[in-house]
Amino acid sequence: MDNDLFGGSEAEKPKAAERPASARAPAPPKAASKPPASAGTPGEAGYNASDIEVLEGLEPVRRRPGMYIGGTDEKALHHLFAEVIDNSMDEAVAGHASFIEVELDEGGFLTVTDNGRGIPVDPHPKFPGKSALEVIMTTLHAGGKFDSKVYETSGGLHGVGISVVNALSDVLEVEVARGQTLYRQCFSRGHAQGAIETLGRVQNRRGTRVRFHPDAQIFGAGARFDPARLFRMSRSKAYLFGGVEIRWKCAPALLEGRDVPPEALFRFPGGLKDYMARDIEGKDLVVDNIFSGKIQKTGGHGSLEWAIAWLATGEDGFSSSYCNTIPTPEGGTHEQGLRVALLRGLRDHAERIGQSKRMASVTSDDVMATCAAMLSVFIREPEFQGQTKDKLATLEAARIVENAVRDGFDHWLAASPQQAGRLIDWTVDRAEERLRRRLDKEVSRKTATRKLRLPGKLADCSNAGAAGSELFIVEGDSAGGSAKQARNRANQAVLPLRGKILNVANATRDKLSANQQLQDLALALGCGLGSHYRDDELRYDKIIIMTDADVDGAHIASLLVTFFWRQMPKLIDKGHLYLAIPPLYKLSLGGKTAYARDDAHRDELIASLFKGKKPEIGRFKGLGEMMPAQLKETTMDPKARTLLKVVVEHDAREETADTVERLMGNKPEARFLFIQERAAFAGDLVDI
Ligand code: 0RA
Repeated sequence: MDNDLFGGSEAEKPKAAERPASARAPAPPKAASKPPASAGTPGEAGYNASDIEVLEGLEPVRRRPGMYIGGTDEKALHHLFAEVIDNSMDEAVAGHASFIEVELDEGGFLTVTDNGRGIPVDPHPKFPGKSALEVIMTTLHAGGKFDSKVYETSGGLHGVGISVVNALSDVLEVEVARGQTLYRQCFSRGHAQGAIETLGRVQNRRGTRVRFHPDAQIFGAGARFDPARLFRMSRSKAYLFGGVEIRWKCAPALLEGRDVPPEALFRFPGGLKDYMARDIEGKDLVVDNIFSGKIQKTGGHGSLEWAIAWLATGEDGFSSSYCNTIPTPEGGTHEQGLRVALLRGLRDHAERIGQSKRMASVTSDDVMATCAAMLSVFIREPEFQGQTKDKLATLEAARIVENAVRDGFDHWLAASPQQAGRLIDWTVDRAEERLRRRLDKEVSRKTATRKLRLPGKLADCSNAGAAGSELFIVEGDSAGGSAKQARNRANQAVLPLRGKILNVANATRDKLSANQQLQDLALALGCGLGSHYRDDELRYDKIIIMTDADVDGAHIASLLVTFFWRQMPKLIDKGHLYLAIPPLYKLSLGGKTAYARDDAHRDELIASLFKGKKPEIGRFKGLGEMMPAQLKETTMDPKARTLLKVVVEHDAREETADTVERLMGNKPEARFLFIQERAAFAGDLVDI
């Protein structure tokens, strides 16, 4: 960070006069730590009033706390603690502090004490009359780690700064023991309550103590720290940095009924390995040993530690990663390095023992699938990204982690061929399982999208499979309405088509694919057209063309049959296509009712059923005129209806093709000839 409160990094910044004009725009809240650019020569406190407001004010934090701590809920409240302890952890990691004390008292005050160098208290050169401590506490992003030369490693860079905690506390007191002197300054809601005081001389004490109370105006009157959560957070810090001792204290009154001790001491020289061992206690592992390691670099930069176990109980794995003891739940470059190291290490080992083929489809997801992994890195000036700044972005971290873990992993695998073999078997199983799952998913997705893409006019049946289901293609919306009421919802679907459909025999492909009626039909069928036809994708067993018993109906039926013949001949071959035979006449006499398909049938019924007496004869003008119950009992109910199956005999294929071309094709003279040849039968036609 290029804050120059201590004058340390001024030389690295461009001179004010050279900065582009755009840099003079008022800074957004988050950028407020940038030195103001509008006035003054470098190194001089030449700020104008508006700059000071931007630079100094913590009002933006109180106005929009969510922007700084992600909200005002429980999580955000505990973020305040994280911010404070992270500052102390920085001192510890940098080797300046050896212990940190965390204490929650009955009044909800939280105190964090360390034995580090202490926040500087001398007068600040750029803010006459103010101590450095006051500037740090009341200035956005001047939370401490502004000068990388001061800190070896720093998580605080990531943090929003201790000033944010100050802004959101109704009471905050800082005590600093530095140079054998004890100082104190008090704040409320981001404002100093007076100048820094000197309390007196101290002998064996140095460091910083921050005591604060979250502001109820921000977090609500009922907001309280959760002792269990603070306990866990404190403990994990000690696991993450073996070189620190954390002392935990909590007012017993807050602990009733809770499984949290009032006092505890955390020191874990065994670090992450111990943490992992405790975490996975009692769980089945693929290999008994935890794979762990630790690299310690002088000065901290590049140090890292990891602990990995593979869970065998079919549980999902987890990875917790950290940078400078700060959790990085979104992962980032360090986790990436770990994944690469594990995958490549395992692959190379498989190759060495002649099993590389089996490992070919294994990905790092398979290796990590049931893996419990903890990774902690320490780097100077880490960069974070993502909305919540929870993801490590420093590229160098990937390389550092990959190299170190890879080295350790190679040794670990080579040291125990048996466990290496088990791990390879395990990950290969995971890869196979993943591939199986993907296949299943694809299948169900296909079904889902097909359902989604069904035409709106289709009243589909509720049965899932094609077996036993029927699609009625009906003529017109009114017939469609009757058919929908008459059907058996479970296995009968209805698709109404409006008017004459396109004659596919003399239409171009373009015209065909632009035709909405046929598009709808193809979608409903689900089986694809032409060479794309797949019988096993057909969504129905029987496709039933149900048109009025008149010339128009016959015409529509022949257009449809032509469509199927030309576009889906297999659908006909497999015996899926039928014609419904709705009645043309209703005959009734003395409570007796019968329906007749055509004139011949009518006459036959009069002779047989009505014994030659004259029944009342009604003629249906169309399906839409029939009552749903009538339609059901005459045409749709499998128990009563008659269906005509459309069949093309194998020997008759050519002749059929010929006839269809003549009757439906684009040569009117051929059609004319056909009609002429059959002029003798024209009487029948006229009668209908
Ligand atoms: C700024 C500069 C220095 C230390 C700190 C801040 C500091 C902040 C906190 C917050 C909690 N505990 C802390 N301890 C130290 C370095 C001062 C120097 O060089 O002596």
